[in-house]
Amino acid sequence: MGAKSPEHESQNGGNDPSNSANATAAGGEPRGTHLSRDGDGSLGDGDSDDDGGDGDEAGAVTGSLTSQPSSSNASKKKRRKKPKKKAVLKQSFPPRVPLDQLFPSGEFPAGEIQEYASPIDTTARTPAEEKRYEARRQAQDDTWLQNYRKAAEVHRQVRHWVQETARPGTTLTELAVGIEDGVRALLDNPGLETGSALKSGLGFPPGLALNHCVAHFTPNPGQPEVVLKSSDVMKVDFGVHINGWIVDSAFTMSFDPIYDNLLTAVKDSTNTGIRNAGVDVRISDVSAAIQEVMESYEVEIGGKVFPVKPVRNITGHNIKPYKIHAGKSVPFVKTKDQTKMEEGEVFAIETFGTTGRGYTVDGTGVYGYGKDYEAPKRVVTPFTSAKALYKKINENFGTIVFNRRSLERLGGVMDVYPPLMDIEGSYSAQFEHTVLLGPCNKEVISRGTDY
Ligand SMILES: [Co+2]
Repeated sequence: MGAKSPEHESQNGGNDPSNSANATAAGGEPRGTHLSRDGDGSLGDGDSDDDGGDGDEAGAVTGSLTSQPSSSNASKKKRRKKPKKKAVLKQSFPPRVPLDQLFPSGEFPAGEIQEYASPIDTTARTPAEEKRYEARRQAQDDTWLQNYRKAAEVHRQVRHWVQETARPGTTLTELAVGIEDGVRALLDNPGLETGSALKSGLGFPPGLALNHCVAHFTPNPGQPEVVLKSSDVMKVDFGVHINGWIVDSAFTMSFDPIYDNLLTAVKDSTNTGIRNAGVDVRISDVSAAIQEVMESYEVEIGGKVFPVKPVRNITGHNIKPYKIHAGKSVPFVKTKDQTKMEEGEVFAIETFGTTGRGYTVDGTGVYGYGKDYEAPKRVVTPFTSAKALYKKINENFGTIVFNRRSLERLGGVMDVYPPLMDIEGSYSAQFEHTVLLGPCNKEVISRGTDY
């Protein structure tokens, strides 16, 4: 989920918790960081991701995720000669088998481990500090890290269903409901009891934004149904949380290869941001590297060549428990901000690229609501119904951003998140991963074989 950049906020009344960074529109200086695409890493899915007829990981298609329907024959032929003694539990399609059943050991697949560009200087720590630090790290290893990896595996398995399901003719409601049902089933938590959605669940409403709608669109009840067209470019952005720690990851799908270069540009930019992220790294350097890569691409659509532009008023962001945007912003354009990334922080590194003007305005409609992080425990209001609603929101969502559907599921002081629109007729793409900045290396926790 992208954060609106602060400069945008100031023009719009400000409802975003981000408070750092003063994004300026400077051009990126060449930094020689435009390496070839890094091929999307290894890892992650374990074999739990196989749901029969698999082997079609969308990554087989360059740039886009429009994999052809898999030939289930191919994978069936590969059946092992020796039947296994014990049936291995496989994920269903749509995914409904809780991950605890697929990984009974409680060990979940790691993300992609990346080394830091420059080694961390740990000599500055005193022995006592070092000891405390190690103890903290060990404690995290056991529960915090496994829970985070579990949430990431939920994300991979649910997005795999999206990639296999979304086709021209599919409705956005089918996809949104499928994402929500899949996430809740895999976490084994329907989230209906008071407070249960705070233990685990959706990190924010599933974003399904098409074409010049850059971000923050979700199908709402009562709105006209949106049906996918073969000419659409769809950003799929959803979050999975356990104890408030959110895996925030997004990808883009299209059904026409003319958009491949746009998708490749943005995927490359995001991977560049991830490669450049690190402890003590100045965020503006990450932004400059992203901008440099993004602006090196162009895309031809309908006989016209468009430069791919970074979207200037949305940013990546750090993540804290129950706070999807925890204060640090990672713009896609170079800034003068001196803020650095720090050890132990979690960052959602994402980029948006567009054939439009690279700047969004608020569209009509509502993507979601979020209780202001600074909001009081109770509001003083003479209206009993408002008090009851506020109590319900506190108990069920805390500061997690939710949507009308999730509120209505529970029988239904807010920040409103409108859709973010570039100019009509433009196309935009997004790729995003959640990255843990560990003491010795970083873990791209949401990495999969798809992106
Ligand atoms: Co995000």
